[in-house]
Amino acid sequence: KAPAKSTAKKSSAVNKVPEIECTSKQMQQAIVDRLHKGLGTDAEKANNKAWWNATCHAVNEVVFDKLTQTQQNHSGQDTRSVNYLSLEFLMGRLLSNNLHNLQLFKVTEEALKALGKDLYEICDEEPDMALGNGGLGRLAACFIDSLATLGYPAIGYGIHYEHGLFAQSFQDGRQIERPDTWREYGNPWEICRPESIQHVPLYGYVETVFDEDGGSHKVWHAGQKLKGVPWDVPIVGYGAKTVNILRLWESRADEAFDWDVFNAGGYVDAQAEKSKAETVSKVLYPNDETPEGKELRLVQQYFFCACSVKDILRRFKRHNTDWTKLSDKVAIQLNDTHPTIAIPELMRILVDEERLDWDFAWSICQKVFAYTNHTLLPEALEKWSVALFEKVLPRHLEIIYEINRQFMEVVEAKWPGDDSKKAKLSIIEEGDDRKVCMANLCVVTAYKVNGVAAVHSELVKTDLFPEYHELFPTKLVNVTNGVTPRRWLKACNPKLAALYDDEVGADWVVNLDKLRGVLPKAKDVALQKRFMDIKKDNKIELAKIIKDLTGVEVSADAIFDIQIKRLHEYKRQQLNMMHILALYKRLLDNPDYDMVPRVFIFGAKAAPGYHMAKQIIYALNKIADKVNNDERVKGKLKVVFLPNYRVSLAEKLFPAADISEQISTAGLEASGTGNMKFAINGALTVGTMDGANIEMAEEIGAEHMFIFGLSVAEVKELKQQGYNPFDYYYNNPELKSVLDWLDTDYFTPGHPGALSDIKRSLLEGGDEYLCLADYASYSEAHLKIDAMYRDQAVWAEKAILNSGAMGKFNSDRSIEDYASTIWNLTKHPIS
Ligand code: GL2
Repeated sequence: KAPAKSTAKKSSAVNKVPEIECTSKQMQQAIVDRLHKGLGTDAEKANNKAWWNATCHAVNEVVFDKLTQTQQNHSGQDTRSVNYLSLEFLMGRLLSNNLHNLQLFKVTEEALKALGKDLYEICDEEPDMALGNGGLGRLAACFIDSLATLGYPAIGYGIHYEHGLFAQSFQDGRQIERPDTWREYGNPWEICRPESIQHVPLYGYVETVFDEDGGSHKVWHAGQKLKGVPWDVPIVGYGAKTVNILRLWESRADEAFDWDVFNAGGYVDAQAEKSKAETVSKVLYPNDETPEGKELRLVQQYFFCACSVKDILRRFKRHNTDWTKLSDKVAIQLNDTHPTIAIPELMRILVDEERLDWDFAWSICQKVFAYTNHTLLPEALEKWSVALFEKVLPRHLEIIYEINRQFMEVVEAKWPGDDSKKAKLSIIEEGDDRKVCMANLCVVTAYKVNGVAAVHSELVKTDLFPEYHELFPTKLVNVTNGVTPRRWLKACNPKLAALYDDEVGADWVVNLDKLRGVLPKAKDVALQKRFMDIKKDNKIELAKIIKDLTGVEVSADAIFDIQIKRLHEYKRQQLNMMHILALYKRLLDNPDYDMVPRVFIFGAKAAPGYHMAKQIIYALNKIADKVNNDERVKGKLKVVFLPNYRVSLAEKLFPAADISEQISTAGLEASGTGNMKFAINGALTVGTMDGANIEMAEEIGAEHMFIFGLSVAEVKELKQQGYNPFDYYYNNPELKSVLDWLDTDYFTPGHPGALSDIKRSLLEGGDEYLCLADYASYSEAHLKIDAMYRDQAVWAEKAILNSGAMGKFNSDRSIEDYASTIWNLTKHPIS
């Protein structure tokens, strides 16, 4: 059956991309110059870190020039821009990507070779910019790449965390967290902009000041002030027609304020004030999908929103005095609820400082903000205690109250006398500990609210915000996620990229739909051979990395079956684990059990406070120890858990995967983006009908994937009926024996029961994520994988059909969707 036709709109990226003129000789000269004049060293003395630094600085000469041109262009035309506010930007490394986007990769590779250096090794020197947790942060990074590539005026606003996501290692199988020190020795990609510093008030009290005309206004007397120092990271679009910026705010103590403290209380207090101020941008909260209910987190959110809103208004005021124009010039996208506080902050500035009438200010806000929802998990919908708000942001609380008061009148008009509707929709949740519901504030204010995959956006309408949907029928929309093909194919899988250059033309990089050109040739033996040879090469490379990182030897002839993502029970690494245990048991029960050798590869960080997630890591490491050292399995089964999963490691994993594990409980993974990166690189998906898997199945054809498990509707039905995991436990002997195994000390010699709590949560705990219900069908899907892999021609055909059909899942398409349906944005590439 022919794969489904793409429903994706054609990307309107500029197809012909002009080369930047630079010869290898010139690049050599530039790098050597930077070694001498920038770093005060020379080719003899320089280590690889210095070569990396010098190369980055050489590249920056082009980047900054293009940045200046872009800024002059945007400022000269006073362009409308989108301002992407996100607490997370998971950028990874920039050198290789920037070189590809500038189309200087080959030239630089040659230049360094002539200087006796290997560009790939030099790129490996770069620490990851891990200023995010997972999918949400990486999506923001893909989006700013696409915005620049497509020539849209855009700026990313975030926090300049001193420590990004923690570095992970294992000790006796357990996760150990260490601080990530990505910029300990500086970061060549960023520029400090002291000329754009902002000041941020906090705490204190609100005074009502009566005006001469009989009116009044509010004045917020802050109890503390922070200074926000901007660091700009240039974002190079492919072809360098636009270089936008990512502006990251670093917090410092406000000197003027410190001086007062110094005079009043003495040096020690002033110092304490200084270090307290600096803690605001010190760490990224390593909590994925659960809010860290700490004061510091709220301060972090306000700090970066206040700096960003002021910066946006500063830019607006350079060319405008008429506030009605603000919504013509500015769109602010709230990436999840984390930046919601930008809404009352803009209201505060417009009403209290600019002295605009409330209704006018509110009408502006409602035209400026749009909000993306990234999850339905109830624990991830941020709610802040009113008491905390009152302490940290007293004026904002008043503003939120007034927004809510007026909104409750709208609800009353729609559902007269219905208090339950009011309770549900109110921005303030009543109770002993009253809360501010940030998602409600977003939906009430934003002119558009989007989910991140079709099924997710439907669930946002039907399950999460049904009443809001009734009230605002055109507000809730969908924009399916995508990933940048520059990083996730061209840069990370150069051999496959070269194959596509030959097969469909090099402009697939800016028009991923072009990969469809290989679909009719999926049965072509020569193409299959080239495709599979590339996969094998990538697996051999990954095998070396696995050996380096874990000491485990794996064969590139085995099926590489990979699950890489944050560790969370809803993502069900434990389901994968149960199946591994079943295979192990089958091999022990029957040493001749016929299976294609399989290497199960994991990469995942667990939030430090998430006990069960850490237990699953521990269990997988313990199982890996046992399996990998058990000669009885005859090398047919290997399990590896790679430490410190991050963007740069992901770049080595996606190209080497045969199987992509996307096995969340249906209805819980909003979209997923790893699923897309795997498929683009030719892996076959074993997955549930969840998130973007569903749309992938539409594009690829479900028959070319290994779909298993309960659907969203079936999950709901089963839960409604009353789900009992023991039914499955007692009815499936293999499942029972696997779970019982966890109670023994087989994997943790001398410590029986060390893994029992995983079993307990799956049985007595009620198995919230339905692992047992989906187990049999998951196990069956794996038998199909095993059978299919034996026919390499069929496998190759499927791999090509998967990769070639992924055009829709490119972040250029996502951005075009945002630009047309939400932002109303026009392209302004530099000529
Ligand atoms: C997430 C979702 O869980 C994930 O499914 C989605 O792909 C990304 C990007 O939209 O957003 N939500 C979230 O809070 N994190 C995600 O990865 N951390």
